[in-house]
Formats: sequence, C-alpha cells, structure tokens
Amino acid sequence: GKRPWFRPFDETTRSFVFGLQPRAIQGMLDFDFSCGRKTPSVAAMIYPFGGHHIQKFYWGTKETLLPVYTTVAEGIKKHPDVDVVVNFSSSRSVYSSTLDILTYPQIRAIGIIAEGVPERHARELLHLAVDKGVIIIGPATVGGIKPGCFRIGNTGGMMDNLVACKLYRPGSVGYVSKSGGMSNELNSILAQTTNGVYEGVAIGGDRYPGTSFIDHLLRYEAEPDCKMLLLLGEVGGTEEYRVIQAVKEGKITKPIIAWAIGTCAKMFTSEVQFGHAGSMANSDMETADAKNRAMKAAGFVVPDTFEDLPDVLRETYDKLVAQGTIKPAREIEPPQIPMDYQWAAKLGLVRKPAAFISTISDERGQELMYAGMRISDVFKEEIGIGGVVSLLWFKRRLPPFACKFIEMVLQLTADHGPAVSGAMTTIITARAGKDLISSLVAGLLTIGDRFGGALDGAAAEFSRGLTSGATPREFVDQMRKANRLIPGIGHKLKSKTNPDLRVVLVVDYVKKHFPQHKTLDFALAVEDVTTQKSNTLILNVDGAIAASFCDLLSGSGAFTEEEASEYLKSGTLNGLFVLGRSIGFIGHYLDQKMLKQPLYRHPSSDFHIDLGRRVVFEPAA
Ligand code: Q5B
Repeated sequence: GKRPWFRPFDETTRSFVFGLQPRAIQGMLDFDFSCGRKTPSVAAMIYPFGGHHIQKFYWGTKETLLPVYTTVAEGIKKHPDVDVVVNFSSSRSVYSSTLDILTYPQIRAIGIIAEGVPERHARELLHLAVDKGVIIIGPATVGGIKPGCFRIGNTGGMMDNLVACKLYRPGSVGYVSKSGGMSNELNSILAQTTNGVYEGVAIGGDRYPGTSFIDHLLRYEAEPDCKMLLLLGEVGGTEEYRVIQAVKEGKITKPIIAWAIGTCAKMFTSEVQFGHAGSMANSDMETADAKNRAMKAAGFVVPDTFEDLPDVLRETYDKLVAQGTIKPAREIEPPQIPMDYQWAAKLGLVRKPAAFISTISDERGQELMYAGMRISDVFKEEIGIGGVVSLLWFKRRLPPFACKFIEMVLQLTADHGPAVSGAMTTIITARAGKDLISSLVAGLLTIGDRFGGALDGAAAEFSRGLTSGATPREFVDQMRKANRLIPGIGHKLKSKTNPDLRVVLVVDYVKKHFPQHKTLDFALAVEDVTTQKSNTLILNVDGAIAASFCDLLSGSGAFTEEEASEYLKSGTLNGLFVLGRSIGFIGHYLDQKMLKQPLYRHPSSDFHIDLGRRVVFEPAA
C-alpha cells in the first residue's frame, strides 16, 4: 500500500461501486468535483447482470463515462489503482459478493450498505477482513466521508448540505458514530463549532459491524492531521468500553469528546429496542447513562446532555487553537456544482420552454383525461367510440347525431372484402410470415387517391364546387377540362345498376339527421351528371362520407368556419377510412394466420413480361 494504514482514503482514492446505483455515484462524483479532485473517485461499476456496458455521468458541467463490469475480477484487472469497494448489494447477495471482493488483495476497504445482513454472515466477513487487514465499514450504514477526499455512497446527504457542512475541505475532527442520520447531524454541528470534519465514519447499527468505534479512533489517533476525536455512542453493546480501555492504556491521547445516546431509555418501564438492531441494553453496563458516566470518569469530555454537545466541542476546539495544535486554514470557496435540472425545476429556480405542446389527453393526474373528460365519465356517459373520436380528434363533444355518424362511418368502412388493394396486400404480407403490425401497415400504405383515400380530395372539390356557385355540370366540365378525375366519383364494381348500399345508408342517415346537407346534395347532383357518361361513375363510399362530413363540420354548430376548413385540410377525413379499415385489415391478418396460409407467389403467367422494351444505353462516341 501506498497509503499509511491509518489513512484508507485520500484525494486520489479510487473505488468500484458494486450494484447499479447511478444516483449514489453521481453524488460521489459531485462531491469529488466540489473537493477539487482531479479524477472521479469512482473508477467503475460492477454489476453482474445486463452485460458489460458504459454509463454516463456528470463531472461538473461536463459528462464522463464509467464502465460497468460484470465481475470484480475484470474491474481489478482494468483498474490497478482501485483499492475501495462501495458495496450496494442487497442483504441476500452481499455475503457472497463481499467474499469475492475479499479475495483481491488490491482492495483495502469495503463499505457495506445493506441492512438486514444475517449476523452469522456479518461475523464471518468481519473475521475474514481482520485476517486480511481490510477495513469494512458497515453493514447497515450510509458509510462515511473524508472531506476533500472521498465520500462513501450517499453519506452527507444532498450537495447543498455537503457544501453547508464544508465537507469539500478537511477540518480537524475525526468522528465515529453508529447511525448515518446522526453523522449528518455531527457534520453540521462540527461545521458550526470547529473547523469541521477530518473524517467521519458511521459504523452501522448492527450487533456485528465490520469495524467498530475503536478501529477508527485508533486510526484518527495515528493520523497527524486529525487533532480532535468525537465518539457518538449509543445504548446497547460494549464497544464504548473498548475506547475507554484504550484511553486508560494511553493508546488514545488526543482530546476525545463523547456522548452515548439513548439516555431516555430509563423513562420507559420496560426494555427498549431503538432503531438499530444493536441498540438495546442487555445489562446495566450497556445503558447510555452507564457509558456516559464511565467515559467521563476516564477523562473523556462528556456533556451533561446531547444539547450541550456543541458547547463542549467549541470549548475543546478553541483550546486546541489557542495552544497552536490546530491552525485553521484559510477558507476556500468550493467550485459551483451545477444543480440537476429536475431538482432545480422542482425548487422553482429554472424554467425552460417545452419542446412539445399537446392538447388532447393527459395521463399525469389520478385519472386519464380525454380532452378534459375523465375516462370514468367516458363510460358513465356512454359516449361510445364516436364520442371518443370527437374528443381526441376534435377536442370537443360533438352532438349525438355527429357521434353516431362517426360510428356509422367506422362500421361502414370496416371492410369491403379480401379483393380490394389494401386487404389483399395485408393478406399477402401475412402469408409472407410477417407480424400483425407489419401486415396491417402494409395494407394501410395502399390507401390513397385511388383506393380509400379519396375522402380529403372529395371534400375539397365538392365544397369548392358548391361555394363557387358552379352548376354540377359546370363543375364536371371544369374538372374534365383540367384533366382531373373527380375524387369520390367512380367505382370498379359498383354502378347505377349495382348500387353501393353503403352509400344508400349514408345518404339516408344524413338526410334524416343532419341539420343541413348542401354538400351531399351537390355531390349527388354531380353523380347525376357523371353517371350519364358511364354507369360506374357513381358517388362512391369515399365521396358520400366526405361530402356528408363537410356538412357535419359546417352545420353542427360545433366548429367555426376556420376550424372546419383547417380540419378538412389536415387529412381528418382519410383518417376516418384508415381507422375503420384497420378493423378489416386486422381481421384479414388474423384470418390468414388461423387458416395457416403458406407464402403466396403469384403465377408468372399472370404477368405479361417483355424485356424487348428495355432501354438500350449507347455510350457517346
Ligand atoms: N372516370 C375508383 O376507376 C376508380 C372518374 C372518371 C371523372 C372520375 C376511379 C377513380 C376517383 C378516386 C376515388 C375511391 C379508380 C374509390 C374506394 C373504397 C372501396 C374500394 C372497392 C372499398 C375506378 C373509366 C372512365 C374513364 C375515366 C372516367 C373514372 N373515374 N371521370 N371522375 N372520378 N375515382 N377513389 O373503374 O373517357 O373512358 O377515358 O379514380 O374516388 O376506393 O370496393 O373497390 O370500400 O374498399 O378503373 O369502395 O373512378 O375506371 O379509371 O378505367 O375510368 O371513367 O376518365 O373515362 P375504373 P377508369 P374515359 S372507393
């Protein structure tokens, strides 16, 4: 070891964090940065699951990458400078992982965070560590902190607390306590009453901690930079007596301030078990009062109550400064640690424009909302799929005749047999072994100007024709002159003599329920003209729905003229066909799967193949 035995952590200490603990690691790195460390104190993570990978962390305002290894062995091989492991394994796996870590002589200190480690396992690990001269801090602890140098995991709390307690630079007081929560308290008291913490360790609340008070106090005694000792003991166990013995034997000579918490135990009539597994007095000697008396008798500075602890700390510190033992260093400003954006936002310190705006649904509250309507009300009021479409597409509740019409459209367009472009494509895709989504999307991608996607065009042309004041014949002539087909007119199969019943249903419904149907009337008048030319140039299902929807948008009173035209221009009407026909395409996909249909290959005889028509390329001479 390059470091003396009493100094396991310094400003170059590098560690592994065992377990996926990105928040704790970020906390360690932020602490390092505030200390002015040149390198992060965490070299890598060890995590047995999920494979070898890399994780990103902040180093000040910049970002840095840390490798994640699946074994300690790999980490050891790659990082010979690492000699500490912060072990976040659970109580179930911490025994085996620590046994493994202890096989590498490179590792000199291990922090064990898990609570509930079986005492038998804790004792075994403790003996093994003693044999190997490895310092174990824990189990059942937050760890410890060496200001200006190294922070075990989450010790010391949030960054603002670490800065308030001046833990970014060393002080002169070495302390040891059981509880991590109380060590936060000590960090704060010491920052206010002395030049701060030299090093602080929370040994953990179990009966068999890996190291105890005496182990760390002997280190602090040997450490020339540590001038004053603080022991925060508690009811239960006899570890404080080992410290008393050391003081009596002259092994500890530095001023030592001490307090055992749990003096209130005597106010209870029965035995009290405090929060820690080890905090229960099994004999008079183990009570906090007995410990405080014994420590005082041995020459420790023991306050009368815990509340007096700051006073005695200040007195002892002032004495050491007066003697010249402690020479307080000039205060330095720690580098600013950028606050995490999410935390700053929570505190109301920053704002940032949202990248997206969304106005149709909200899942953040207790209940999912569709355009301001609770999902439970969607069912209570039985608004149906038409109502849901009206909320999510138009952000308003449309009148019942309109919601019913939407449902009618979805049902009418749901399917039109296997032979139409889309269904056939879905069927061929399904038979090529593709999944539901691929087969569905393949079918949907055929929807366009000619097949199923003529609604938007039809709505645009019929409403333009209507508002232009042209007669239906003039409208048809204009379109012919412009060499354009009228969207919504014509069908491959249906004709005047073989009418499309879907269109009949739409026309009947609209005439009966809509407040007005000027556009549909115009479209039907156009049909009268086109069918004079050819029997098949009927108002088709796309055209009938589109014309009717124009009348819905302008006649329901639910939309302004501007909104109606915006919705028409945004592809809403083709959306109706897409939504409806998706039902059929999914049906065709499932049908093919259930029928176990094999790959389809179209007969070549059905193609007229003629390579004689190829373009021959003649290079320039
Ligand atoms: N002519 C639908 O064509 C079809 C004309 C026209 C003026 C027209 C054709 C067309 C506009 C697009 C449209 C939606 C391709 C159709 C649907 C859903 C479906 C499908 C299903 C389902 C049919 C013969 C003569 C020619 C043409 C003239 C044709 N259309 N003139 N305006 N619109 N329509 N699509 O039968 O003088 O001989 O050269 O593009 O609305 O997709 O069930 O199948 O639910 O799945 O192949 O219902 O009408 O006729 O192209 O050979 O034309 O009529 O100029 O005149 P055809 P063509 P000429 S509903």
